Amino acid sequence: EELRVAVIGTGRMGADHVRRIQQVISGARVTAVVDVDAERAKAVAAPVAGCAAYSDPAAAMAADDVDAVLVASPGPAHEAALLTAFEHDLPVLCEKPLTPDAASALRVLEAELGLGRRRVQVGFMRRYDAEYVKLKALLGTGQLGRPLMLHNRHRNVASPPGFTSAMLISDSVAHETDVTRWLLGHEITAVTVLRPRPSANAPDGIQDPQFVVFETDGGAVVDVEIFVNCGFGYQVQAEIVCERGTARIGEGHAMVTNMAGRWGGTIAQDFTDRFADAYDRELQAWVDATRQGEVTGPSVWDGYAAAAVCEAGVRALEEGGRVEVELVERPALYR
Ligand code: NAD
Ligand code: ISE
Repeated sequence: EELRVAVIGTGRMGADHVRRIQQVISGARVTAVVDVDAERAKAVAAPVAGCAAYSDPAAAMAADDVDAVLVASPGPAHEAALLTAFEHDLPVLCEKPLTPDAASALRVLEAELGLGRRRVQVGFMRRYDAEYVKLKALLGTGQLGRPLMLHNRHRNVASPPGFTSAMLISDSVAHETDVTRWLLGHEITAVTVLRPRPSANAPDGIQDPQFVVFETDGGAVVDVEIFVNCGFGYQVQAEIVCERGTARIGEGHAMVTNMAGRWGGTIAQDFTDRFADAYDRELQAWVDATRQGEVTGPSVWDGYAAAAVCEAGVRALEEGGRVEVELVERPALYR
């Protein structure tokens, strides 16, 4: 039986996920799309056979022909969508961030604990990117020895309208919080944010770039350059430094050309390009697990930990200095 999916939020990510479910992956189809902008929902539903358009998420989740939910509305709307999905006992793929802050993430965690089983895969798609998967596998072999440092670069061409200084952390560095925890298997215990001179290309008043430092409970130090108006391309790079060696990913050297006395290649321009394969694998993994009655991938605990780290990061940005991350004890469900 094909999984019948409701996609909530039909903006950039939601519409792309509808395309992905209909045209790229197998085992699922979209039977409902929801957007508070009813016209947008209708436009996305129109070309999809048997897909209804809704403007109220709860109405879509109550429909008979919906087995699972993909939440792709903005972060502040995720908590309500998740709690409603739990009421209907629907499995969920929730785009990052799980929720925008630790308190709301904790409410979701407690609600899922109340169900007694995992229902949510969080959309940290980098865990499905071929290069990150390779890096994780290499670390797992132990050949490099223990990880000591992780350097990350995260660059976007330009920030979308309404993007704030805090969102460089809560929206963008959110990915590095997850990558750090997943690659190292450590929790992040403290965050410090340095503020380089803002680029003249950043919108007025936006602190861009930022240099973020994490400390971990395994004794590693992690840095993240986040630069969301770099102008030249979309780059996500990581270099791990271990006791016996280092490994680097995200250089984008899939093809190098030599021509007219120069060598080079192209740089992806946005995440839909750089992480296209990762999103495909992420969704296929969700559909496959869901059809088996299982939930795999990044959990609500991972979403909560990311939210807590980002909250500490935003405080470090705003107040200066080093801010410690406070986490509740990890429940057995997520061990
Ligand atoms: P967007 O603004 O393009 O689209 C959001 C859509 O949701 C809009 O159409 C809006 O009208 C609709 N909406 C707003 N409130 C709603 C509600 N309560 N119920 C239903 N629909 C509602 O945003 P986007 O860039 O598509 O981002 C959506 C989500 O995807 C966010 O959580 C974002 O962080 C995440 N995202 C993830 C990645 C990634 O790399 N994994 C990349 C971009 C965005
Ligand atoms: C966006 O929301 C994403 O999730 C992208 O992966 C990230 O690169 C970008 O900075 C965020 O705004």
